[in-house]
Amino acid sequence: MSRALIDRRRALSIGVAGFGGLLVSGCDSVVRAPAARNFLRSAEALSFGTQRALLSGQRMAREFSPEQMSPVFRSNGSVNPQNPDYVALRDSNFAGYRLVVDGLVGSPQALSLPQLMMMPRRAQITRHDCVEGWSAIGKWAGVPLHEVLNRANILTTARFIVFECFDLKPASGGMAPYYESIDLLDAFHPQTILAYSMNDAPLPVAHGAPLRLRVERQLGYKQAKYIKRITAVASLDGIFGGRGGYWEDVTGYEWYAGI
Ligand SMILES: Nc1nc2c(c(=O)[nH]1)N[C@H]1C(S)=C(S)[C@@H](COP(=O)(O)O)O[C@H]1N2
Ligand SMILES: [Mo]
Repeated sequence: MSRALIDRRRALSIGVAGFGGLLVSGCDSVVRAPAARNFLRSAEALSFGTQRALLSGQRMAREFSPEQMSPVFRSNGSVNPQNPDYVALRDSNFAGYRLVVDGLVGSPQALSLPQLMMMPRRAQITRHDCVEGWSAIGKWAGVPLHEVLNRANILTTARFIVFECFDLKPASGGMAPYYESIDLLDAFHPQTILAYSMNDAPLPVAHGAPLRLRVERQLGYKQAKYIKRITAVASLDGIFGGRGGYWEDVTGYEWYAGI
């Protein structure tokens, strides 16, 4: 039996015996014990029931067959980031890459590409629609975002997931990273994945290597490429321009870009 349970039992039996004062100090020692801290932390993590509700009953984006894949899938926006931190990672074939998962999580993560590739994998052939008026059908494979959020013990206080990218773009007050955000409904959607593969090959630099978001019920600009960090937050206020995404901040594009 774990130390925490033993401590809880002892505290409960002392409580039953009527030693009120001792019960309080018993609780204090439970909270200080490392095992109990983990217990309390997991109790604050999104419950199984909540996660099931977020994962099920949602509309799925259409999926296509291999014959329907576009012969050419153009790249758009940043296609070859030049900032030194990205270039150094790219030149070592992303060996030193770590996906940071932080914010409102019980267990912050720094995941290497091999670690991500060992997690459950999902592949899907979907259509990408850019607001600039082009579409392409491609195959994406990666780890479902909910797997990563669960591994980090996402807390019940989280409402949005923010994706910070490596590439810098012109913004008010200088250069700022490209970034995007989605709510928990999309974050836990079965087709929302962190893709490291495109069309059965490693994700090319032009398409966001080493890791890019696929959130299939929304437009192209939500599909953050070059993901550096994932942060769970309660509000988008005060995050970069506060509108939940680079284009949302700069051009006033809609935050929810449903197709
Ligand atoms: N980091 C980052 N992600 C990004 C962009 C970008 O400039 N930087 N452009 C967005 C836009 S507008 C589109 S249409 C898609 C293009 O993805 P693709 O290059 O794989 O076609 O990436 C999106 N994600
Ligand atoms: Mo786009």
